[in-house]
Amino acid sequence: MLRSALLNVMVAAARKAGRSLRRDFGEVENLQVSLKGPANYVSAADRKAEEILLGELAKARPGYGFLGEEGGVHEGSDKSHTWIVDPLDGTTNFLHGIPQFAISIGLERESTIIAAVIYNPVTEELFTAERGKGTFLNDQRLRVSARRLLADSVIACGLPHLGRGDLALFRREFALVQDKVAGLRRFGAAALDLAWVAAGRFDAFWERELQPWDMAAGLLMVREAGGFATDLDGGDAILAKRQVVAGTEVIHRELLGLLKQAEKA
Ligand code: 2AM
Ligand code: CA
Repeated sequence: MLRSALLNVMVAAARKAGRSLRRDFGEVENLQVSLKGPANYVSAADRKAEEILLGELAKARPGYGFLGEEGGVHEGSDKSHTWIVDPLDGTTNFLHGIPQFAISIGLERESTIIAAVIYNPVTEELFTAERGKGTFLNDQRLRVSARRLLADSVIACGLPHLGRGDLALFRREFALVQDKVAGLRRFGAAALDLAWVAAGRFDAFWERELQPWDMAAGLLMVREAGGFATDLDGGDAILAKRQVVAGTEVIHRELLGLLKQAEKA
């Protein structure tokens, strides 16, 4: 597939960081039995991956700003471009030897995400998107699902993280949605959840208390695959409110309605 120079830069960075994560993931299983557990090891693995990404992206596009989960904010001389990077989305999965995690890279220009890469280095599924040019899985153009009935839909969600979030609200949401759909899923890596909506595997996804780097790349992928993504009020403040509902046009609307109902209940 012919990719733009920009996507080539992002893909090369993701693959290089992916090799590092894949090597470290191979060691995690052995560490499960050690006294301290693998937690420290994993935070070293994602710091290493972020350093690789920062190095590669800065080499190719010096001056762009950088917002990464591990390293925080680096202001660039070019104020209009910022990389929004999660070197390891799905940390808990990684820690437990579950191969559902990814590197996520979004490029923001003047508050709009214009390019995105999400890469699972274990399955080697590579999702890419560029504004106006569609979303791809490896070489294949993606389209959100064509399902129109909640009753046929598989919907992914995120549970409130340990000690955070409104568990009672989530349980009301869960109960309302569970009652109406073919299946509910919880995979634990928001970037991949969004990429999987773009791929038509999930008909919709919602989660609260997310960070910009969990969502930036995936949002562009959903929209470029013909889907809809909003905050839980149906507005555009996804990154500011740190919450997202994404899906096909119909299922996104239906799910928003159910979530509103849960909020009022
Ligand atoms: P992470 O694996 O990079 O932390 C799981 O519900 C999703 O929420 C993952 O994408 C996870 O990203 C993200 N997340 C964001 N903030 C989190 C937190 N404080 N604790 C756990 N997961 C968090
Ligand atoms: Ca994340």
